[in-house]
Amino acid sequence: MQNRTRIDGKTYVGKGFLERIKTAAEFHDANLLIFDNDLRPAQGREIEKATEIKVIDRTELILDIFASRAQTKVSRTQVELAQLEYELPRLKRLWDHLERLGGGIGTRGPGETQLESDRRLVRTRVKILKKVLEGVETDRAVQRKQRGTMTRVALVGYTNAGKSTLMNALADADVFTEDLLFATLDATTRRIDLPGGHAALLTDTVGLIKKLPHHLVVSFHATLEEVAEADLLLHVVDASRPHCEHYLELADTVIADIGVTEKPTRIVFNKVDRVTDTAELERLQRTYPGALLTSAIEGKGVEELRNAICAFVEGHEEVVNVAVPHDDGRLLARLHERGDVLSRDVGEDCIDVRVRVSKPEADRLRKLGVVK
Ligand SMILES: Nc1nc2c(ncn2[C@@H]2O[C@H](COP(=O)(O)OP(=O)(O)OP(=O)(O)O)[C@@H](O)[C@H]2O)c(=O)[nH]1
Ligand SMILES: [Mg+2]
Repeated sequence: MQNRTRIDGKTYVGKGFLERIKTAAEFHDANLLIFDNDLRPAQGREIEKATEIKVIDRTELILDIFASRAQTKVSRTQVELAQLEYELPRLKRLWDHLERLGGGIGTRGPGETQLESDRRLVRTRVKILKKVLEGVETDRAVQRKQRGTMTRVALVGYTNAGKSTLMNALADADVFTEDLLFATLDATTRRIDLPGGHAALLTDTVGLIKKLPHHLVVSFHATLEEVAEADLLLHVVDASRPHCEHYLELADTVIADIGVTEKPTRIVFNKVDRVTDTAELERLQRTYPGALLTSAIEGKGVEELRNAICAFVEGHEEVVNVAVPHDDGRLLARLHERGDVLSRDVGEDCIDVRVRVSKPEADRLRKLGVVK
């Protein structure tokens, strides 16, 4: 780490510090330098020149990890788009740089043509990938519509907190979990059954990280949209990490960054089996009175979590009596599709249907003037 009032335009860090990096790298026999911030392409090159070691920056590292994790066609497309979009301005900068260097006669050499065609290739590919992803988003929107008005719950939180493991515990699902950063790159949704005949849709989402590269936010729009559209967020925190509240705040910042604010949220401190200091657990419970303590691996607290989701769903739903005219098959179909029909009485004027629906759907039905 270096404290500087200004970033060095040429090498990011200062000259003396660069020397120290070089010495340390030699001492440790390092063959790769990773900068925890974004470097301009020219800066990366200058550092490589000075140290004679390959340099990558934070975004490149994250994109690289994402690329190695991407399993499905969708996530591979998302990662490739993010990588290309990260490269495009870098190609451009390289190009501007050469243009300034050359200027005038002799600059229209083969190198320039190469850059231009590179840029065009990247742009064309970006366009194709965006089209593919647009299709995915449309499909997802349709899927979401088909899910009706069931309450949606999303597991969110810093990467490696145990979101997927909790998903598996709650939904009896089989989502890939691993002691890795970004084990999950695709949002998975499962129906979970709750006490009292209730049910909800639970979504597992991609892990968050501080300083999330902007291109990832754009590319992972479909995944992040699940967070935006959820009725309830379960914010999972790895309680076994030192200063775990720090990760809570970091993830909150990222969630706010993607435009999600004031969403009903329950904090879930997970991996409590690894916390040996009971005083620490008591302190967390005191500081965050509504928080739940779980161990997804041992199944501890999972039933309490299920009950908490159930309590939310109950508060989120309403039972209404709807008068359906005999000839209104569409309304009847809608009630079956979006709600849980509890009883049906065929009367003389209409069919009396008692149905459990979400509060927003109840309001919509009231507007239609069919609620008794
Ligand atoms: N000891 C312990 N380990 C856990 C617990 N929950 C999850 N883990 C482990 O923590 C690691 C990460 O779990 P995941 O469920 O993949 O975490 P995630 O939040 O989905 O991670 P990303 O998808 O990368 O964001 C895995 O090795 C899990 O086995 C727990 O309650 N206790
Ligand atoms: Mg996961």
